[in-house]
Amino acid sequence: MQVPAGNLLQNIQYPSDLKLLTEDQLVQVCQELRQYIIDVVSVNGGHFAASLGVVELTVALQYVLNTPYDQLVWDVGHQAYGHKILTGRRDQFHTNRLYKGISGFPKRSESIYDAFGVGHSSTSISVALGMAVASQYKGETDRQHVAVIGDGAMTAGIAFEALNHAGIENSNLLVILNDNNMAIDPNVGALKEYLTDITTSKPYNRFRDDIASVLTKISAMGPDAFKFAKKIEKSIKGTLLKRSNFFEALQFRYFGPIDGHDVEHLVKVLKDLRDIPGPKLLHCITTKGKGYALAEKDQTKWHAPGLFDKITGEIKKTKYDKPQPPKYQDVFGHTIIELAEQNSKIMGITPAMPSGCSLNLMMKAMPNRAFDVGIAEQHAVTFSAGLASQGLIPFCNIYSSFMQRAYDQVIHDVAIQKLNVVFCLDRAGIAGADGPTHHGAYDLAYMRCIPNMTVSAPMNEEELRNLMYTAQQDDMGPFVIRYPRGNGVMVDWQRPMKAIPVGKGRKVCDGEEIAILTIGTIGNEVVKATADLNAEGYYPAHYDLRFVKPLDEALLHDVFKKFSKIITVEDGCLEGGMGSAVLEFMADNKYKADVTRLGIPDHIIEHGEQPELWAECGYDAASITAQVKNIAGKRNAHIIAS
Ligand SMILES: Cc1ncc(C[n+]2csc(CCOP(=O)(O)OP(=O)(O)O)c2C)c(N)n1
Repeated sequence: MQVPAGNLLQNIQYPSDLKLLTEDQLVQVCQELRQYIIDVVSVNGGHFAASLGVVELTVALQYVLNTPYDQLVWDVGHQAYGHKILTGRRDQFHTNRLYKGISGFPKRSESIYDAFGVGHSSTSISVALGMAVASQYKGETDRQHVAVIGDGAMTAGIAFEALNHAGIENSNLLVILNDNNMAIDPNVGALKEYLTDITTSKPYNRFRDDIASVLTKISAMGPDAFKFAKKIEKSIKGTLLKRSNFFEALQFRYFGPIDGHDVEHLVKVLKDLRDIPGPKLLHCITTKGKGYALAEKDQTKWHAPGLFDKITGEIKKTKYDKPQPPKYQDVFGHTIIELAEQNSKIMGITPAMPSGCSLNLMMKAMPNRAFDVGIAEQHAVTFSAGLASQGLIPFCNIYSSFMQRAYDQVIHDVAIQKLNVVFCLDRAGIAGADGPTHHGAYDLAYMRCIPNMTVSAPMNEEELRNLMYTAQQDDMGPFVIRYPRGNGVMVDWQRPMKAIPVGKGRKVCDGEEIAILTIGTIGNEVVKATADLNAEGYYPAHYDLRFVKPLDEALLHDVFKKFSKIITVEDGCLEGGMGSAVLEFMADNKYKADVTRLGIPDHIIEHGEQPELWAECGYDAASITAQVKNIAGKRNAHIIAS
């Protein structure tokens, strides 16, 4: 739904239009931009509080920089709605994150103003540094390179690696630290404490304020006195910060902290910084959710609230008469507590997604046994390995696509040493509106090639609980359990748990002509398809493999002996996934069969609702039904012809 823009905003299509305004009109532009984001996101959904927090920064940056020649890199990109609206996409913004609509993140193929594609956090400093070094090499000395990174994203290893490198490059790089003290949940770690310290009470700040008041007094005495005092400030600041400022120690010039909501001051500071060469960091203090009171108050809830009534703030939830199946993340969250109550070795680890994966429940119930380690997937895995090396059983919960960050740690620190780490991969398979950066497409393929790994996926809530129960037993070695975003299929899911023999699949239903093999919750699409097919006289058998490693070879021997038409279905990439494993088994055992593999094809799948994307990839219930009919039909035609 299109919504009207305010008086100034309606005349801004591109940054060139913004630049026609006077500096004192920018406050109104910010108000209108903020209102526009509220109006559209309330009826359309998406990330919310982060974009509200950077409205002034966005306006000031587009006002001062010469984008797209100057390169502006947003970290994560969930806060870039204002950027999109000011850079030619206001009219499409109502399609944000919808199937075939614009992406919820900056994307190079979408706009020349999106300097770099993002979605995963903490890449911006490396990227902007690479751009700055490229410009230097090409002799483009007038070009600006700006990374806007949140204090949450700053906790990741790659951000530190980039700062470390940038400090010696002397290229034209400005890092803007958007410090709102929050990640999705409250930010964690020593860096956060440090930032709070310099923002509030440490000597640098006292010095800054003292000097500011002295300067004001001296400046009243005349321009020469003012100049003299400024000179002293500069030299004292240099000495003081060298000793006490983390960023200056890394050879950045540190500026701030400044109020990130004062757009006119931001414009002034950004203009000044434009002329200062070398690596610089501007520390901006902002409020996540700024301008929408409820979001300022409960910033985690309003990170991505879904649809809401912008007047009352009521978040719209579908109301049901009957109890509904839970989210898989909540099954994990409750079950880990249940298991940990019985098994004192269990620990819980999340890299910055406590609410997203529901480990927040355990963090509350057992604070000494559950850890949010910051946006630090690599560390989360190796920290878990350390715990496991001491006989504990860590459940390391990482979204499937973010686990890609920690692949070496999985192999080097866990698998080679056969440590008991349970990897719970949430948001596995097609993730939905967040799109390609967030689809958990590759985990089955990248995990099943690692020796010592057990790789499993439950078809429903009960199976998830049983797999978690199985994995926490002693000497299980590294154990992957992957499950999707969204709700399960069982209302009475809190059943007693029991161990599942590792590598054992199960028959969901008997059948004839065709066998369908599935892994994980996508098996429920086959259950739907089978119901329709049965009504039309087709009776495929359905097997849920449960494990892609080790494979249930006994089950597969039975299947290949009985069926010559086989369909594999997985909510994961076709290359190297479960279907590939079945083909390997077939080749190794010299079976011959007509195998059709359904899954995520070898190209990037964009954003949309999960069912829309399953349909696009050809493995929703309707597509499976069509496949079965097609394959069975072909066979009948063949029999008739012969
Ligand atoms: C590698 C990776 N891990 C986790 C996430 C999920 N995530 C998205 S935004 C976010 C918080 C970012 O915090 P911050 O950088 O401070 O930005 P803010 O939302 O506070 O503006 C997290 C953890 C991600 N995008 N990428």
